Amino acid sequence: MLSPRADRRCFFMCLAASQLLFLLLMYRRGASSVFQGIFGANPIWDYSKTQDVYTNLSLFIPDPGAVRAQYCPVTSPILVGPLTITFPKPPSLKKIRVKNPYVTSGGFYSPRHCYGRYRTAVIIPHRKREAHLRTLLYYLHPFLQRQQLHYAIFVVHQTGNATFNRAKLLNIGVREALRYNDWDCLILHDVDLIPENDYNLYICDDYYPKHLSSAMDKFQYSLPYWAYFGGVSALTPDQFMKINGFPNTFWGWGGEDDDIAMRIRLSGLSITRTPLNLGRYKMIPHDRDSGNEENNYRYNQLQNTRRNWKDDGMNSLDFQLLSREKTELYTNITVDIGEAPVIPTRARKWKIF
Ligand code: UDH
Ligand code: MN
Repeated sequence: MLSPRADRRCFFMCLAASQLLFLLLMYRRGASSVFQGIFGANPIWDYSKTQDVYTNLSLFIPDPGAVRAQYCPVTSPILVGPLTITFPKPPSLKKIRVKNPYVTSGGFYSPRHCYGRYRTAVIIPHRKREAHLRTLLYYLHPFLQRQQLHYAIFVVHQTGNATFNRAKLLNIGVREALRYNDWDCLILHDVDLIPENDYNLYICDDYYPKHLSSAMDKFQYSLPYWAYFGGVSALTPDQFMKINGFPNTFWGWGGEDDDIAMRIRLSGLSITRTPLNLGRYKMIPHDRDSGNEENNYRYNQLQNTRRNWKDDGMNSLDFQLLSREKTELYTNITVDIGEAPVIPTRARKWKIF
């Protein structure tokens, strides 16, 4: 038998170990998922049994003479859960159009037999990823229709060969999308991420910015780190304006998502996430694009987010609009966003920015 002292020591060691384990789990998988794991708040989805994203969609296209009399139900009756996502040859635009006959010019859609409860704008930053864009449109249109949303898809296309700037394109997308409608929710969406479960609703949280792509296949379906905010996110226009939008000053790959996560906290909000068993996405495999080289300067920039976020964002957004086009499957906004400033080597070295 242990002495009372040894007994107490053992108790405290066990307590410390379990706390450490808990913190480790929170770090790896996100707090919400841990709580859900423990309390079983969500169904356990079986991703080995998937269904086609177009399943039963035609059931909800009644005769054209039918009158819309009421709001769509809060939860759409045709959701199926896990979806079959594969990446064979990218579909042609014609094939996508044929499969989505009720999408109207500019990539707009509203349910035909009921009034959509939620108005969602999907905004996609884009350059030279046409094949990815076609794959995304093929999966996303039916996905959004299954959710009975009133939606539109906006693609913000960066012209020229200057360094890519994802966050600035998203700011432009928001400004432009809001010209078309008073959207309830803005979904900021990478072109190569395909949602795997239609219960991952493309609607916003009333209170907090929401990270939808919490479990990507490229990160083994878990968060790469605790504050990760990359990929796909959902903010109401109010939330977006409250954080002054996204930074315009992150050129090239990396850092902008961490800046966004930080400005969410600095403005008094916090991040909510889709649970990991629901926020699953497949990324279309690709290499790094030329013109989107790693931004090695991002750590210096991130040291200054606290100081800069109120001056760098929607209130300092400057760009040249080249065209607005309504294509059959999306609205295309082409912009010239200028070039990355040249950073003196000395400044890089001494981190004075
Ligand atoms: N994007 C473009 N065109 C570009 C660059 C980026 O459209 O030239 C957009 C697109 O929406 C993309 C998003 O910006 O989904 C994010 O860029 P990314 O997909 O290149 O970022 P990710 O973190 O890839 O997925 C990093 C490159 C790692 C390659 C590793 C090879 N195994
Ligand atoms: Mn990618």
